[in-house]
Amino acid sequence: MSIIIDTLRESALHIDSLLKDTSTSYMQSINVSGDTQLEIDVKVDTFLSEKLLNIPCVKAICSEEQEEMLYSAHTNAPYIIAYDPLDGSSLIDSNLSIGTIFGIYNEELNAKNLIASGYIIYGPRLEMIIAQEQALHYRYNGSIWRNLGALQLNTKGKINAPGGTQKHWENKHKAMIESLFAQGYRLRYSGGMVPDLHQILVKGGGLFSYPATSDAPNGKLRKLFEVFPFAFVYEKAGGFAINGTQRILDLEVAHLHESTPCFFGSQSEINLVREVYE
Ligand code: AFP
Repeated sequence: MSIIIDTLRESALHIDSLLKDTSTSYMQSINVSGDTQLEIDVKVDTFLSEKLLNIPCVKAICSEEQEEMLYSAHTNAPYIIAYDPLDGSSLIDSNLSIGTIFGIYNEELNAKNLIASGYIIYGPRLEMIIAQEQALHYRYNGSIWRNLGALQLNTKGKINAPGGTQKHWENKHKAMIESLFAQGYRLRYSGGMVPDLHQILVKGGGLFSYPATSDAPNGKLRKLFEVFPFAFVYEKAGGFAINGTQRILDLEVAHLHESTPCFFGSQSEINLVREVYE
């Protein structure tokens, strides 16, 4: 496992430098989720897939940018890595933070088999969260990765990060979001899952929601590449992740690119979501 984490740490430095100097123009291609691909999406995906497939304990990988799972030459190896190479890449032109999300699965691609997860965040600082027993927070200082300690959510926060197009929200969802603002929660939403969820973690609590909407009944965010890895991080930080009624890490996966509505937060906010959605 440590060789996977070391490879991701080294890759973070390379991707961070690519971001400074690669075109963000659109290509002709779209990925399997229907997003138009940027040149940088493809470049980072190619780089990461080559690195990860070379690791002796990795049996297979699957990327948000690719339709099928890719198998390595190590057929008896235990681990499968699912990753989103560059989540939020449409924000690069606005120079907002973006990230790489990863989940490490033992033998099968199933939430119950997730044994570690995390993300890299490319912002004014280069940071990485690695969740195993705890959600550990690392920052690169120009020569080494410093361990800043474990992230821990309070039972109640102050941030409200509501995703999705408002005109497509259900009325009960709209009412819930408004009730949080009425209680004094503040809007903090960049449109990048990594910085938006990271902000709630480092500020100690709040709610990030990406609900079912009339144009996307299963939400937008993908289980294997985005939602399961973040659910694992949030639970290790003392938080919660549900789809409205069920714990995210109890959900099954029907296909590689399946999406789900999702709510991440601290105890108080997730209790509210349960009241509204149950
Ligand atoms: P891009 O990778 O196309 O920028 O999408 C980012 C993302 O998948 C995720 O990072 C955000 O949380 C979510 O989309 C934002 O979606 P909305 O703009 O619909 O709120």
